[in-house]
Amino acid sequence: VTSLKETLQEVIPAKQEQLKKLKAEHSQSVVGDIKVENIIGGMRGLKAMLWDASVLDPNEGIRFHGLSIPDCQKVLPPAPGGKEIIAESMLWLLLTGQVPSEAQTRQLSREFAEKGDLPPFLEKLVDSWAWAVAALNHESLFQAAYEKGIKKSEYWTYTLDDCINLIARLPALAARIYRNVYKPGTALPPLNKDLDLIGNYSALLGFGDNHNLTEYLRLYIALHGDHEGGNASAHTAHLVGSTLSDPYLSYSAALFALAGPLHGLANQEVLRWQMAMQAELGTEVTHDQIKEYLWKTLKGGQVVPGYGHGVLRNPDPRFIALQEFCDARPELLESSMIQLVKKTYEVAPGVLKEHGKTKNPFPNVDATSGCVLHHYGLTEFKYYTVIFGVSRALGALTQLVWARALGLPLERPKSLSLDAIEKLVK
Ligand code: FCX
Repeated sequence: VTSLKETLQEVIPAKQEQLKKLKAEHSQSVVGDIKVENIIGGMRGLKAMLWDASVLDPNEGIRFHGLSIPDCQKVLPPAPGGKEIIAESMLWLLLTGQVPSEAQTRQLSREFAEKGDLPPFLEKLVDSWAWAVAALNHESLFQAAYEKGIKKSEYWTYTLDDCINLIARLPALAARIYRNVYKPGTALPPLNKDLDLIGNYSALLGFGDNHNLTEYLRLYIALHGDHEGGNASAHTAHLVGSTLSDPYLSYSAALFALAGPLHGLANQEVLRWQMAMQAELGTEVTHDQIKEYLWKTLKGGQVVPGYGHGVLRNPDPRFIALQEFCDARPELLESSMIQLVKKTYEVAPGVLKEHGKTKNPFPNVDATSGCVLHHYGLTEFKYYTVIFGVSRALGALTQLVWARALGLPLERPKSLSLDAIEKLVK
């Protein structure tokens, strides 16, 4: 029996070819206008996503790789002894574009059953930042009010209450996770009513006496607060929030997006990468050695972490602000790691330009942020994305309040299959 994976291996090259051809021949073809109604209307109807497995016709309803629901009911194998379509055969169709045989469906059922036991690490979920934020939804005022029945014009006030409660609790929550993971058995000190949010956060982490780190955290968290709406974490919060999901659930979803190495994880990746560079090259490093190291990274098929951006085409002003923070502090200027970051900045744009792929060869904020945290004693770099997560709540939750205040609709851009795009541009 050909397995699901083997079947996918067979079908992927043709799709890749189809996409490549479309890109080569029609990248500049116009397939529609963007109107103000799309922007304020949750992207309704806007053809702005590639989504190959299913197409929704307003009149006909859904088709999965061209098959209607009655078609699927005819051809997709049911469970043994059953008649209805089952998840396995539907997944097979969605993933491969093909109707599975009965044997293939059974094989997939077996695979699910074999892999379905919960792993022991799941117990560690209590240490999961995003889950902890989601769990706070237990106390959502918006959700409770919605269940009771409130007017749409009142949504925003409950949302705001939730957002404020969430932001207020993020430091304790994030610090709890830090202590559970890195300082087990230590209790959180009480919140100091006279301290700012991040001053308290620093104290809760156990760095209350470390004024340099506290100041840096203040700047870092303020700078990372918002970066318009399209970045993955903000957009995720907005998308989930557009279903009227409460702020806790919406923001927990954003934290999962933030955890990706192309997004929030990049600052810890930078530190890891710069440390590996330092381990290999030592502390007295020349520009040429860094260049060579950059090429090694690129030739290894990896991205240079901390460089490039989805939108920016110049050095990130947040990077510049953090560099200025470093330049004003002798202890940072003397740090070999901070010096290495600076030297890397002096050569990396040139190398990336020569490499010729990235549209933005300049550093983003992550190029330096983690290295400063490390210097000031917050050395557990797997934790850095959590700090980013404390920060991004500011912008994502602001938008959520406004989305409610403005009565913004469910976000629902129009997706298209590869075949449909080809038809549009022919
Ligand atoms: N090093 C090597 N190659 C890079 C690169 C880098 N730093 N940045 C982009 N490229 C490559 C891309 O991988 C892509 O290659 P492909 O054509 O083979 O797929 C090509 O250049 C074009 O990408 P581009 O359009 O410039 O960039 P994208 O909008 O697709 O992606 C990110 C933007 C930020 C994801 C990309 O530049 C990257 O991977 N950078 C490194 C990771 C990073 O620093 N992320 C943090 C970004 C940010 F600050 C944040 O959101 O937190």
